[in-house]
Amino acid sequence: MSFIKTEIQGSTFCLQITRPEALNALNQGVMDELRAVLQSALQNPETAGIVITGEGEKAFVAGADIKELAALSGAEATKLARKGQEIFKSIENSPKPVIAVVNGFALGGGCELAMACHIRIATENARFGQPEVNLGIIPGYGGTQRLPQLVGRAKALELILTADLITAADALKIGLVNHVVSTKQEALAMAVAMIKKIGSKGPVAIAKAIESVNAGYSFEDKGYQSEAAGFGACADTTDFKEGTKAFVEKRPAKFTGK
Ligand code: CO8
Repeated sequence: MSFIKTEIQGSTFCLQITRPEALNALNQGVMDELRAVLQSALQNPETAGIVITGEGEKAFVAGADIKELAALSGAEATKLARKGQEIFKSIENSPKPVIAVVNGFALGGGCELAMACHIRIATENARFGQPEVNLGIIPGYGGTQRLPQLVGRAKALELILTADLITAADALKIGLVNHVVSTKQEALAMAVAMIKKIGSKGPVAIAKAIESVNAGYSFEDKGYQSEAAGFGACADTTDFKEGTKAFVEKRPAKFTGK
């Protein structure tokens, strides 16, 4: 594994995304490894639950890899959005609890990864947001579906349309995270203790509880399909080329609506 470090702590399988030079951004290599590691962790009978975090203190995950996205055609972008949606759905539908320990930036695909987990524990320096419109695109890994489920449609639309980043304290206020603690070490300890507690219950009951809570939400594919198609349509625009180029050049984008 090049991008993911794993560690077993008692009954907890800890998975750390490790691409610090790009603030742990999700390129396709990370996504492929994430899928493989999740599958093997879930198949391990010793695993009671999984913790997902990002290496270092600065970022959980700063989004999909913008430099990789920049080269995609609309059709490729839709296909990769669908692939990412499936990986994140496998987290959401995991019969064992998955907890995100959000240390620093959780933006775009990073916020979407955290939202696919069952529980989120953030450090005080965590920042959340869906800043895709800054790049001329929309969320593509389920953010348009899960953010409204977690914080309500109005707040979700405000965050997606303004691209504003919010603090951990504000994320706690709107229900985007479960807990905020001072340090990453504290957050990891809380996550491991929670999984130990959950692991002491009946595994069938835990799996059925997750399945039943999920079943109460609309998991029709329509919203996800619309998101992936919309992401692809945006990737076909000149504004997307300008948005990603502006990011690389570290300047604000000039959009024309084309
Ligand atoms: N992708 C690629 N590289 C990144 C990313 C990213 N998302 N984020 C940061 N980096 C890189 C920077 O380019 C920089 O590299 P270099 O040193 O070579 O210039 C390095 O990480 C450090 O970043 P900064 O210098 O920018 O650090 P700052 O402290 O100044 O800023 C921020 C930190 C605010 C987090 C800033 O890096 C930022 O705004 N990052 C981008 C955030 C973003 O827009 N995320 C959304 C991306 S789009 C997305 O997630 C879509 C998901 C669905 C995809 C579906 C289809 C595939």
